[in-house]
Amino acid sequence: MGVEQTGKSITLKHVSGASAEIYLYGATVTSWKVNGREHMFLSKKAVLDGSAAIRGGVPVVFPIFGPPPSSPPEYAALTNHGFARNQTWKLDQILLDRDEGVSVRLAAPPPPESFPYHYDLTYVVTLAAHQLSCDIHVVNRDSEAFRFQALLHNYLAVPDVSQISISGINAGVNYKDKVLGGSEEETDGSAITITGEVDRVYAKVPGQEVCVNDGQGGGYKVRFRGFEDCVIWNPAAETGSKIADMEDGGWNRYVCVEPGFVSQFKSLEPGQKFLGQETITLVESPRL
Ligand code: TA6
Repeated sequence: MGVEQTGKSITLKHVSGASAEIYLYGATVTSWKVNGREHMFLSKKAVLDGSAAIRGGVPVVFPIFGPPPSSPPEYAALTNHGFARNQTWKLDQILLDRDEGVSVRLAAPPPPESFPYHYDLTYVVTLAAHQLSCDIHVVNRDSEAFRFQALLHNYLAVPDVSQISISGINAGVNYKDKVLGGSEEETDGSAITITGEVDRVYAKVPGQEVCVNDGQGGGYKVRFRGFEDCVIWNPAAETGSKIADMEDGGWNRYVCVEPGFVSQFKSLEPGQKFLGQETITLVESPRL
């Protein structure tokens, strides 16, 4: 049990034997192990020296999701998915170190000078026997409204992505299909399978719970609060092989299920707080 810190990362160890590793760079959870098995996909080509966002685990997307909007200029100058995943965070406090869970809070540094807003951005990661919870807290410290998007870009490890099915997004949910050039679509309620590239932004998902069945009797339940939307992404071979830091065939070994506030911008009034939470529960395969 406990919390261990090196110069680069924090490791949470739970009494059950479960563990999680968080890189200070991007506050990226890079590993989540239960019974010795890894449940976060981390590309073997991921850059871990702080010179690029980490390819895998749980990158924190903030203050924009995807490419920047065309205005205002301070947002238009941002890079894909914003800067939080490229900042070096610090361990702020150990919140819990007990049988119920091990929990730490990380704090982000101030934004780059070109982004003239004042806010507090903190991130709480909690590990229990079969659960990993990640909570983003944003407080507006300015005298005017602050607009942002936020998302947890979970790369969930699966044995074979072609065997999985994703449920929980019911009929009638609107989504933007980025593979179809951003066309607006509506779900018919059937389970999502990955038979090619999938890149969809599901808006305002009722129930806020998405389940991944790994096709072998195991998988994940991803519950979220505060976050309203959920992105499902897998690049498949053609797009995946063009991603420089993606290991060969890596796209077969994960699916991204990403709760976020991304179909619109969240606006916080001065002093107002936002809390976006997710809990990933592991469903262990009986075949193991
Ligand atoms: O969340 C899905 C997505 O926005 C995809 O469009 C894809 O580009 C992916 O994120 C990875 O983005 P990255 O900037 O990490 O290469």
